This record gives sequence, structure tokens and C-alpha cells, in this order.
Amino acid sequence: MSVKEIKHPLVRHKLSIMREASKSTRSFRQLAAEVGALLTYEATKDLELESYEIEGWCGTIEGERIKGKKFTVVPILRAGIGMLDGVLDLVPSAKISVVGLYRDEETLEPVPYFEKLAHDIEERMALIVDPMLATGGSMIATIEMLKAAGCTDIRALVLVAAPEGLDKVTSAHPDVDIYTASVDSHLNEQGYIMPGLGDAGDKIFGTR
Ligand code: U5P
Repeated sequence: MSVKEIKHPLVRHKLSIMREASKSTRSFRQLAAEVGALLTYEATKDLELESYEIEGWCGTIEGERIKGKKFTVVPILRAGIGMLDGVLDLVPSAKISVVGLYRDEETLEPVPYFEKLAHDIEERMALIVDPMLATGGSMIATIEMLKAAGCTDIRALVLVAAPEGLDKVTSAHPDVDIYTASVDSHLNEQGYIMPGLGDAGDKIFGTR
């Protein structure tokens, strides 16, 4: 199963506050980052460790560090920026690979307009961040960009996902694990997740 719905009480509590229509831009933005950090914690739980020697206060001891790959965080513009700080709190030395896609309001298809990836992305684990996985079109387009650049280790962090979009992404890319704070009910005719959060980009940037 490549979809993991995180049932941690802090995640459920914070996401519920985000659903309150009265929340200010400032609160919404702060909560998006906080839930982003909690999802990062969950998505990195299974990373392999290796031991190494540390000069401690009482002499040489054995320490542990994450083995192998380094990270790149991949925010999908624009809403993904809202989760970026929270993710970077936990993986501060990650490189950032930015992908820009907008959704054609009529066809709901993603249209790519920007791509600036870490130069050594094939050696890194990519953590894609986007608050909403609705039709799944943006996520699939992003995964395809990363794979085309040679990235083989991809995980996605989303605040809210729709079952329709999850089905599409997992059948197209079963190797990509998706961590979400909630799998909601369905998509409406305009491609919004119900009950969802509304337009996450507008809420994070305060543009509506
Ligand atoms: N989106 C929302 N709220 C929704 C549905 C979609 O903000 O209820 C936006 C998000 O900004 C996200 C994009 O980046 O649409 C994902 O759409 P899709 O490609 O999964 O359909």
C-alpha cells in the first residue's frame, strides 16, 4: 500500500483547525508548515542508519547517522511553498527543486511552466510537497519530471487527498509513497476536494 494516511493526534487536530473557514492567512500558513513537518517525520521513519565513531565527552562512542541518499524537497508552485519551511525544519540541508504547474480551469489538466531541479537529483530522495492532491494531475506531471531527470526515489507529502486522485497516482506510479494528513470524501465538479480546505494557494498567500 503506497498511501499512508497519518492518524497522529497532532496532525488531526491541526488539520481540523485549517478547515475552519474563519482562519487567518497567518494561522493557515503556520499550520500548513507544522503539518508539513509532521508528515516529514512520518515519511522518514524507515530511513536506514549507519553507525560511526564520535568523540564524546567521555571518549570515543558509537553514533548513528542516516545512510546513503540525501534529500531534495520539491515544492509544487505555488501552494507547495506553504509547506516548505516545515519540511526544511526537519531536513535543513536538503536541496530545493522547484516545479511550477498551473491547472487549466476548464480541462483541469496541469500545465508545466517552471522546472529547476537539483543538479544531482538522481542521487537524492525527492520529497514532493503540495497541500492538495485533487485530480492527481499535478502530482503525476511532477513525478514524471523527476523521473525524466533520473530520480528513482520519490515520496509525496500532501495535506489533503481525494480518493480519485490517489487512485490515479498510485496506479500510474506504484513505486511512489504518498503521505497524507487526510483522505477526504470526493472531488466536486470544479475539481475541488470535498470537504477539503478550499483553494490552498489562495489561503496560504492571502490572495482571496
Ligand atoms: N487545489 C486546491 N484545492 C482543491 C483542489 C486543488 O487548492 O480542493 C489546487 C492545489 O493548489 C494543488 C492543485 O496544487 O490544485 C492540485 O490539483 P490536481 O492536479 O491534483 O487536480
